[in-house]
Amino acid sequence: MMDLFEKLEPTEPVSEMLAEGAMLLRGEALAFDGELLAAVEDITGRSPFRHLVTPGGYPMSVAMTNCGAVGWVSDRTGYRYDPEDPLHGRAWPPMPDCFRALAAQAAARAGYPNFAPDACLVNRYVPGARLTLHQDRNERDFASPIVSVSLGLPATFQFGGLKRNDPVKRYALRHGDVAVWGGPSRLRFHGVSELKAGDHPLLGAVRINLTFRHAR
Ligand code: MD3
Ligand code: FE
Repeated sequence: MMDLFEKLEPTEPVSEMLAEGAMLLRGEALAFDGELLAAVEDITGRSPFRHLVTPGGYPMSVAMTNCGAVGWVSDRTGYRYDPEDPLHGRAWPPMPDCFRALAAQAAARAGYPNFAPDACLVNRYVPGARLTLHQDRNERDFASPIVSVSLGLPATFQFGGLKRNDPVKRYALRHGDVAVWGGPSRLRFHGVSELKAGDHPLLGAVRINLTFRHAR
C-alpha cells in the first residue's frame, strides 16, 4: 500500500501564508479559467496589449493593458492611473463580472471581505519577458490589498521586503494560482524572473497575469 504513496510528488498546501498579509491560494482560479481568458480576449479587442515605455525611455518586456474605471500607464512623464486608454483616448473596457467575482472571492478568503477593485492591470509575458523588482505605490489606497491571478506558463515570482536590498524569496506561480497581498506585505518589493519557454495547453507560449487594485 505505501509504495503507491511513494510514487506521488511531494505536495504543496492549497493555501499558504507567504508573510503577514500575503496569502497564496493555489488553483483558486482554475474553475474560472475559460471564462477569464475569453474576457481577456474581449478586453484586448478594445484596448490591445502594448509595451509601455518607462520614464527612463525603455519599452517594458511585459506587454500590458487594463480594464476598469482607471488603468495603470507609464510614459516618459512617469507612472499614473488614467481613466482613458492613451492609445485612443476612450475609457478602458469595463471590468468583466467574472474578474470581479474571482477577485472578491479570493480577497474574502484571505480576510478582506470588502475588496472593491476599480482597476485591473493585465500583463502578458512571452519567454524572456521579466518584471524587475519594484513596489506598487501608485494607488491612493494602501489599506486595500492587491489580488493577482496567474494564467498560462508558470513563472518564478520574487518576493522581497520593504527595502530594495532585503532578501528575496522565490515561489513558482502556476496556471490558476491566485495571491492576495495586503497589510504589511502591501508595499513589499516584488518581481518576476525571465519567463522560460514552454507550451501551455490553453495559452501556448504565454503567461497572463491579472492584478486587481483599488487605485482611487
Ligand atoms: C506583492 N505583477 O503588475 S503579481 C504588477 O506576475 C506585478 O505580473 C507581477 O507585480 C506579475 O505590478 C506579480 C504578484 C504581486 C502583485 C502585486 C503585489 C505581488 C505583490 C503588490 C505588493 C506585494
Ligand atoms: Fe507589482
